[in-house]
Amino acid sequence: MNAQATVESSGMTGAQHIELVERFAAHNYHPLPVVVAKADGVWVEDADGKKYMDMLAAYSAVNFGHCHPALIAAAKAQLDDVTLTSRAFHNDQLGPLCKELADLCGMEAVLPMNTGAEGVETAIKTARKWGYTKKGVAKDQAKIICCTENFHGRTTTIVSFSTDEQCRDGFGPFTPGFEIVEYGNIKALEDAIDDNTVAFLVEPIQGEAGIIVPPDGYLRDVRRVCTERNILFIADEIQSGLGRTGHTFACEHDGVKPDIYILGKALGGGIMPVSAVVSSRDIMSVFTPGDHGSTFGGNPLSAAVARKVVEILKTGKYQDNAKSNGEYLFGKLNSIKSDKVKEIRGRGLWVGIEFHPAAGVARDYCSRLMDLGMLCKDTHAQTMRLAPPLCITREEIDWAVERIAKVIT
Ligand code: IF1
Repeated sequence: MNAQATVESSGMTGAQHIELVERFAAHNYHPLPVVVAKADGVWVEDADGKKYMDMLAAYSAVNFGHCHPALIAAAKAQLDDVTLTSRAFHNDQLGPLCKELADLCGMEAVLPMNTGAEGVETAIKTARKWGYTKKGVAKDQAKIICCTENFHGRTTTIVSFSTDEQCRDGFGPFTPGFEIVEYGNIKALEDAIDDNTVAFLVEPIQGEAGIIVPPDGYLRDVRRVCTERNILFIADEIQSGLGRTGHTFACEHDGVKPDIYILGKALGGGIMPVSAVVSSRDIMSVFTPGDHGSTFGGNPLSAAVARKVVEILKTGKYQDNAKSNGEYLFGKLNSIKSDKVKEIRGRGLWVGIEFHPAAGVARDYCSRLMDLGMLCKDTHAQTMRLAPPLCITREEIDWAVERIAKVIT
């Protein structure tokens, strides 16, 4: 390695860091101009020493707060034992994780992966193979129904069923076997199902679309229809799950359990990429050795962290905080009188603030909030999303709302 190439990052200013990214990184993002160097709980500190409140939590991957002591300790302890074996051998963290995670989900079997997209791809393969081996769908004819405005990741198969032109533009040809129905419209789902349909893949609340909450009872209807028509109800809880909405799973709001949970983001505690498909033994039995895999899926370091996440979730503490402090946050936000705001929506500690087009784009509000020390993110031009770590306190909510009020009134 050329000695010159290893820059001494600790002495660089934020602007110098941004310059490096501009010069050496692909420009596949347009980040806010803040360079995070330290993080703890809901607070981060940039390379120049300025503090910000993180109201995005890495799109709900940091549900338990940055550098949660117990999660960091679990990772540190495992680092001294073994970090990676591949699945060619067993390791002493995966069995306990699968049992503990299956129990949390009220399910029987787990297939561990790494990123959310890998989890979604695994669920797609599970549903297709279930269709061929258990439902009797003709070879290569399996169809999976998805929703308008869906977001399930960035692989070429996943963007094959995206309805967002930018997610697809330039990445064809696309994977066949997917149909789109209107989100929240149960009749559209019923009408789309035919003998080749094997599954319905849905976000219980749509994240990227702008924190779109479906009509009450929609997920109950989805459960009923999938059972009646013998298709798998696959809930993508990668962003909505693990406490964000005030429940362990967003599906609980309608009191339903899917056939397959896809989990990710916060499952890795904001430390490791950990995702998983969780289902019944009957459905998971479609996989036989050699069908599917991943170098890092189920590695002992990730499994050790994810086990601690499951242990934390079993206390219910973060779910309760998301529910009670989410209600508090919504109450405070709804009391702000602003003619710029078209709608405030969401559930638990997950909020979308949609602005009228005449009020300008959400990114401008995010930039002004950054200047006031609060970080959040826009989605699609008009919506600003708030998803703080679930450990946020009422005082911290007051601090955030004071700044939000300042920029939206
Ligand atoms: C980006 C969005 C959020 C997800 C759901 C699967 C995945 C995601 C419901 C894939 C990932 C991330 C990806 C990141 C930004 C962020 C995002 F804006 F893209 F859509 F959160 F809303 N299912 N969402 O939300 O998981 O492979 O990323 O681990 O791609 O820009 P992943």
